[in-house]
Amino acid sequence: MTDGFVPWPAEDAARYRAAGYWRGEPLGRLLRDAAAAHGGRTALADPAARLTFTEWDTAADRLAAGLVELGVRSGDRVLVQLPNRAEFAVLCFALFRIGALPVLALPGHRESELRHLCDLATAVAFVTVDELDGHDHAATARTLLKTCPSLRHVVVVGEPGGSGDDSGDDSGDGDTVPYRALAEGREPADLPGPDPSGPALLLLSGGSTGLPKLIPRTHDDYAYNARTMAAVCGLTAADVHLAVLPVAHNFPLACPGLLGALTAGAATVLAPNPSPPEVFPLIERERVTVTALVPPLAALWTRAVEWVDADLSSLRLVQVGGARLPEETARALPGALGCRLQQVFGMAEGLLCATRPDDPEEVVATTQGRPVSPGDEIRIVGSDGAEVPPGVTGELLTRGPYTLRGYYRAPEHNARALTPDGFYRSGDLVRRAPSGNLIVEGRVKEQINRGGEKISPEEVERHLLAHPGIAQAAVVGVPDEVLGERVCAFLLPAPASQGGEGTEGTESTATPPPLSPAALGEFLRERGLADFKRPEQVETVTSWPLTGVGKIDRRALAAIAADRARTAR
Ligand code: J2J
Repeated sequence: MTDGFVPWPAEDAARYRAAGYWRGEPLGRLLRDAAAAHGGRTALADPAARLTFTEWDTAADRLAAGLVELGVRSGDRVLVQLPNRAEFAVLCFALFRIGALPVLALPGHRESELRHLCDLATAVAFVTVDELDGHDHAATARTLLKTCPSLRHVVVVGEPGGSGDDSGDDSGDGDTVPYRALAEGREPADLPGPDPSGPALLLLSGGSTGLPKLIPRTHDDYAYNARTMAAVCGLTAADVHLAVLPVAHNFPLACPGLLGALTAGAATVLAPNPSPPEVFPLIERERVTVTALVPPLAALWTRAVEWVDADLSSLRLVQVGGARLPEETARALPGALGCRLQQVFGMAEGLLCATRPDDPEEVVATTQGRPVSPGDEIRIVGSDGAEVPPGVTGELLTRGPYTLRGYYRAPEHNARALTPDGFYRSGDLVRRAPSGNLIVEGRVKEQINRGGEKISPEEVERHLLAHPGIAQAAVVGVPDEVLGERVCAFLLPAPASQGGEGTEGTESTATPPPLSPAALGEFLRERGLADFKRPEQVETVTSWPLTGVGKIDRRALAAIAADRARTAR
C-alpha cells in the first residue's frame, strides 16, 4: 500500500492476529469507542482547553473534514510540530481517520530538521504553532512552504502572521491557513476507514547514522503498544495521565501515554512546561496519577519537593525512561514523590521493557525491566553475532508484534539495521540480571543521549564542517552529572592563512571566526539546527587519536573531553 513501508511477513502477521495482539482496529476507532463508553468525562486538559471524550471525537471529525477540503488524502504525510496542547491530540485523530500519516517532529526542531523530514516524507502539509519559546514557527513554516517541493499547505495554530493575511501567501504555490478556520463549523465527512495493517503515523528515530530516520507504526501495532502499556501500568478510567515530555515522543504518546490513557478511558493533562513550580500545582489541581519522565527530570522533581510546596498525593506511578536512570535517583524518587517508580527501557522503533508492580524494590531500582509482550523476541549477541551466555553483556536484537521491520524509505539502512530474519539491531548493550530483567550497560551505536534526547554526531558534524574556520570535526557524548551526557565538539581548525594556490584569498589574512561554544551555537542556530544539539563543550585539537583500524577514536575523545572539563573547573 504505502511505498517505502516494510510490512511484517504474512506468517508473522497471521500469528499476531491469532494471538489477539492485532485487532484490525484503526486508531481512529479507539477515540470513537472511548466517546461511546466515557463520552461526557474529561479526556484532555491543557491550559487553554478542556475537552470531554465526545468533544475530542467530534473535533477530530470536524478537523478531518477541513483537512480533506484542503486536499489532504488517505496515505498523504503531514508534518506535525505542536507543543503539548489539545490541538495535537485532535489533529492526530483527524489524520488517523483520513488515513493520512502524521510525521511527528519535536517542538525543538528547526528549519534544518523540518526540511529533512518534509523532504524524506514528501509531506503535503505542515501543521505548526505560531510562536513557542521565542521562536517564530510560522515564519519557518512559510520558508519551508516556499522551498520544500512537496509542501502545499501550512496550517498554523494561533496567528499565521507573515503577510498579515490569513488566507493567502505570496509564494504562489502553497497556502497558509489558520487551524481554527479548518476546524470550525464543519460537518463530519464520510471517510472510508484506513487499512489497520498499514502505517498510521511516522515517528522519528534517534538517528545514529546521519539524519534521523522515520519509523512507520501501523494502526494495529500502535494500538497494541498503547493497550499493552496501559495494562502493564494498570491504567483505569480513574487515572489521570500527565504528558509532560513533548507528546510527539513515543513515550508520552503511547507508552501508555495519551493513547494508552484513551484506551483505558483515563484523562490526559497536557503540560507545556515540566518545571516543578509550574507542574507540581498542576498535579495537585488535576489530581494526576501517572506520568512519564526522563532521568534528569526525575532527579529534579525528586529534589524539588524540598522547595515547591504542592500536594502530590494523587501520584501513584512515575515512569522513567529514555536514558539510564542513576540508581541514586531510582532509590530516592518513590519516597520523595510518594509513588511507585517504573523504569522503562523503550524505543520508538518498538520494543518496550518495563519493571512491574510486583517486582521487588531492589529490582525496580537496579534494572530497566523486561519486555511487555509475550510476543517480544529478544536476542543478546556478541560482536560475532552469536548469542552470549546468560548474564553476559551483548547487543540487544529484537523482533515482535510492535517492533518495526524497516525504516520508512530506507532500504540500504534497513539492510544494516535489521537482521535477515527481521530482528531490529537496537545498538544497545544489555545483560540479563538474575531476576530476568534487563540492565542497559551502554551502546554500540554512535549516538549521544542527552537527557533522553537523542543526537546523531554525524548530523552535527556535517553542520560544523560548513564553518569556514573548521577543517575537521568529531562530535561525542561526554558524561554529565545533570544530563547523563552532554555534547562536545572536537575541532581541527582550518589553517588560518593559506593565501594563493587557488584560494580566493579574501579570508586568508582575516582572523578565523571564533570557535567558542557561544559563537558556534549561533552559527548552528543560523543553519537551522535544533538548540538541544548544540555543543556545550568545544575542544580544539591538532591531530586525532585513532583506533586500531585508523578511525577517529571517539572513546578516547570522550575521555579527553571529560578530563579537560575537570581541569578547567
Ligand atoms: C537506558 N537507555 C535507554 C533506559 C531508552 C519509553 C522509554 C524510552 C523511549 C525512548 C521510548 C532507556 N535506560 N531506561 O520510546 O516509549 C535509550 C536506548 C534506546 C533509545 C531509544 C519509550 N530507555 N534508552 O527513549 O526512540 O538507547 O525512545 O535504544 O527516543 O533510548 O530512544 P527513543
